[in-house]
Amino acid sequence: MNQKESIAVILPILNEQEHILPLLEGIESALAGRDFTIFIIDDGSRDGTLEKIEFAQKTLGNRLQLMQRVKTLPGCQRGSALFDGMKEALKRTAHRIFVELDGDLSHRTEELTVGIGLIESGKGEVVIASKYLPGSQVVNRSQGRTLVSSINTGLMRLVMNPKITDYSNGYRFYTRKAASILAGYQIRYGSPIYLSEALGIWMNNQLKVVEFPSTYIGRQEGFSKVKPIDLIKGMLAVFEIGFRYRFRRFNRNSN
Ligand SMILES: Nc1nc2c(ncn2[C@@H]2O[C@H](COP(=O)(O)OP(=O)(O)OP(=O)(O)O)[C@@H](O)[C@H]2O)c(=O)[nH]1
Ligand SMILES: [Mg+2]
Repeated sequence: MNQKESIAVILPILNEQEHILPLLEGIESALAGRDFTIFIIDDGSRDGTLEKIEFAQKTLGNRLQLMQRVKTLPGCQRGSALFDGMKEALKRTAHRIFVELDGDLSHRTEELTVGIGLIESGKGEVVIASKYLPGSQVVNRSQGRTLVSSINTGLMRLVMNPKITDYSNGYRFYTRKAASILAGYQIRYGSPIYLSEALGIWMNNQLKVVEFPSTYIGRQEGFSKVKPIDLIKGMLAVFEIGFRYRFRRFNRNSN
């Protein structure tokens, strides 16, 4: 790959008015000198987030594209927001590298160049910022959330691939080829477990997956959109996804 590839950044957003502007500033400064487009997929924020996005559009112009969806399903729809954002980025741009991160400043924009560098150097086609490698850090996360995440990750490693340490972090980088492959599949989960489903599809397609140690900072402000029911459903989904991974049962779109 050439140096300084163009970047599509995909941000699932719901009520992040405290975080959205610092996040956009962080992304802009990390990607200075590059061609990039930020896609925000909003599911009906009502806390002033949309006004802040409108404000940011004044400087970012068409480098910031807002997709507004009407939520029809209960629970956290961050997975389907990521999938829709990725498909839209494929349609609207020719960007070579895709990046996904959360909108609550849990993922440090200083690490953007690390993940992008691993793709550009050809070390990985899918790069995961991991919370669980030597050198990784998890700051300000409740013991309960840490426990649930560790159990889920342990199960995922058991039923899928033990070499991957983090199946649930929403801080990811992948090539346009990886995006095109994923867009060709039927996705079953719109919830956060989508992240594991997507990874299963990539691994079944023999894409090179690598991880780097990352610092995850638990949400400082605002409310978590993850409900206990999401966590329970996530655990059941681990086995379902593991089954489809092992028996290569991910279904492609028919068209
Ligand atoms: N578009 C969209 N984005 C969502 C939805 N739910 C959450 N998000 C966003 O997805 C990202 C991750 O959600 P979080 O609520 O931070 O989930 P988490 O990191 O697993 O848990 P906490 O940080 O503890 O709340 C954030 O940017 C949210 O604003 C949703 O239903 N639709
Ligand atoms: Mg979060």
